[in-house]
Amino acid sequence: MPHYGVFITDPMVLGSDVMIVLASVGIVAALTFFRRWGWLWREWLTTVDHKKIGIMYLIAAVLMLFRGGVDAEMMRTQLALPNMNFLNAEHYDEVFTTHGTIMILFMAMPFIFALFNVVVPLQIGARDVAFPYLNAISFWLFFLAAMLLNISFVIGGSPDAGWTSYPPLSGLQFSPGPGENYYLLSLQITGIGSMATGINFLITILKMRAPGMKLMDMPLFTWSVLAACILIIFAFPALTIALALLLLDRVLGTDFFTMLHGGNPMMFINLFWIWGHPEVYIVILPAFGVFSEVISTFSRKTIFGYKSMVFALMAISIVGFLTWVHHFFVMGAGADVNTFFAIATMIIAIPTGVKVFNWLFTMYRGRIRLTMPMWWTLAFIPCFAIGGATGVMLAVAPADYQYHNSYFLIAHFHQVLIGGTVFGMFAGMYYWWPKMFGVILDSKWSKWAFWLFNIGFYVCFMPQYALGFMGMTRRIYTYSAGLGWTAPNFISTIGAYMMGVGFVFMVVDIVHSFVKGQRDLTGDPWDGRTLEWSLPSPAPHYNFATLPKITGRDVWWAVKQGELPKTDVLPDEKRLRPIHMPKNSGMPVIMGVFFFIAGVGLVFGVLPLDIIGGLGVAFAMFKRSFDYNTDYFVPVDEVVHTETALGRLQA
Ligand code: HEM
Ligand SMILES: [Cu+2]
Repeated sequence: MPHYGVFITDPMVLGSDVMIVLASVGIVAALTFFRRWGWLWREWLTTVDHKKIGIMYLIAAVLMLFRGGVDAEMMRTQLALPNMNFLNAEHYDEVFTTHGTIMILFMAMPFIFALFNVVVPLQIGARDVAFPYLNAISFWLFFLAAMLLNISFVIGGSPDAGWTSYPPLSGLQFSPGPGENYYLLSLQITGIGSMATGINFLITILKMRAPGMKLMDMPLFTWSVLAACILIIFAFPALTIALALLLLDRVLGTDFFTMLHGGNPMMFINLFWIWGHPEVYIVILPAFGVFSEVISTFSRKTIFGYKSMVFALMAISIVGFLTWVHHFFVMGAGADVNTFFAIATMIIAIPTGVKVFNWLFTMYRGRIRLTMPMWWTLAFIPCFAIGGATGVMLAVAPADYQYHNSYFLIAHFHQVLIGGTVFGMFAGMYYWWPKMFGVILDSKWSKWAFWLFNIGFYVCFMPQYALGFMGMTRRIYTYSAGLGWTAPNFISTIGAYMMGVGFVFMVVDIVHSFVKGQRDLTGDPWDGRTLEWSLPSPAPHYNFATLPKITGRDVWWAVKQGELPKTDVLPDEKRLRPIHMPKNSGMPVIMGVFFFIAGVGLVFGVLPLDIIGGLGVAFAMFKRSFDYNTDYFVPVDEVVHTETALGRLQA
């Protein structure tokens, strides 16, 4: 069975081995040929600049979207027709497990973190995040955890107990071999990084705002990040505990989640969803923040109902913690418990509805500009409305006895995850692309990508609601002819391919933007309202030469209307002082590598690797605590030079 030592026995695995080796050799050769190693190390791998860290998160998220997407296409290919022989049952299990895990933890999470990093300090008028060094550690933990999960396909066997990894299936008895260990360790490592990011951005938002910026002056994207950080801080510890106890069950033979010696698998399921449900809000709330910015900018209006938007974000983040049991209505908790959680789940529809109506009212009578970020936002509204409605259907506990684990559920959560999070992240990517790279991402390729992705979405997922009613369950690798499932499945697969082509067009669009894209020389290509648009694109490494003075919401807009003096926001010669900045450091990436080594050791039970990894991490922390040379000042001359070259200094 493909668990141990499958390097060369399985053609699919062998193929990937060869591809990976070739790609790696290619990258190493290119870097050497163009003499780029020093540059890569100095400018990127050791950076503590939040803008560069954001770009690295973005690149990783798009790569993982590709990996997760290939998994999806493989599954849809296998299910296109009855009795297909493309993937066998075992492969299919591995593929849906890695697909789900990668999409939630290694695609959606880094995508939102990319926007946290790129946008939040610029929006609140800060020069950096609260803990820049920790920020770099978070990135490298995420990145090496993603690598750890990805090598599972080629070395030792993939996890195959689903992204929820419920025991007893994920226990040693039914999942021997290293596959499940990969899952447990990679999630644990990236989870530490996410937890640190949550703390880092919470403190950044609370403590680093420009002088005068009250909480109620903050842009809504920043508010959405604040709400998501609170969720991260309360939810991730539950995941940490669940994973750690399951790992102990597997490697040390404890019985937390076995029926022996008083253990109970239901404990894992509760812990998992106490994290898992808030997790879906962690990845959706920042998307809500993006939509608020985009709609307001491209309707040329201030957002309708600002305070109710803030209230709705906070309400969702609190009630989101009271709904986790809707993931296992059928597991016999009883009618009272199910009723409570059904009602709590349905209540979320109220603040969500408030937000949707506020977006619609903002657009009403606005002067709407149909740019790419706006297209993705407009596509989100109907998609999320349908997904929300089917969510409320699932929340009806007695009805869920029918829908549970059916294709109806699959259609529902893809509708909210794709129509909400993914569309939101695309909207944010297109919106802030000029700020990141100084070029505008908007060509005919963007439109092709948009329409293929959107039409493909409905073609792919609408038939799945029907399949759910027709009795098709999730996580099955094949079905027989004559059940009436063939046509909807075939149509669904066509839709999945359309989305795949849409993704390819998006990549073409990105490449095209760098080669031929329109440069943004103004720093404010969309005529924006918030502070990030007062900076040049891309922003200088210290962001703000002089910290802006904040006297209300949308001050940049007010400055442009002539209602406030320019020097409130633009660099003011009289207020220039040396700027305190953190120094780059190689330690975060080194620490990440040692975490990775320890992870591999634990996956395969190789004690020396555990020791090397553990000592390496400890040594890195020790070394850093005696490093007193971690920061420097950018001299006024240099700031004057940079800002004058950009033509921005106000006397
Ligand atoms: C906000 C974005 C949302 C995301 C990302 C999301 C995601 C998910 C996911 C991944 C599952 C699958 C669990 C599994 O693997 O078994 C799920 C199930 C469920 N979702 Fe959502 N969901 C969202 C919104 C909603 C809303 C708005 C509602 C209800 C108002 C809802 C109600 C449910 C229920 C009741 C289940 C359990 C279904 C069952 O086990 O049969 N969800 N959701
Ligand atoms: Cu949930």
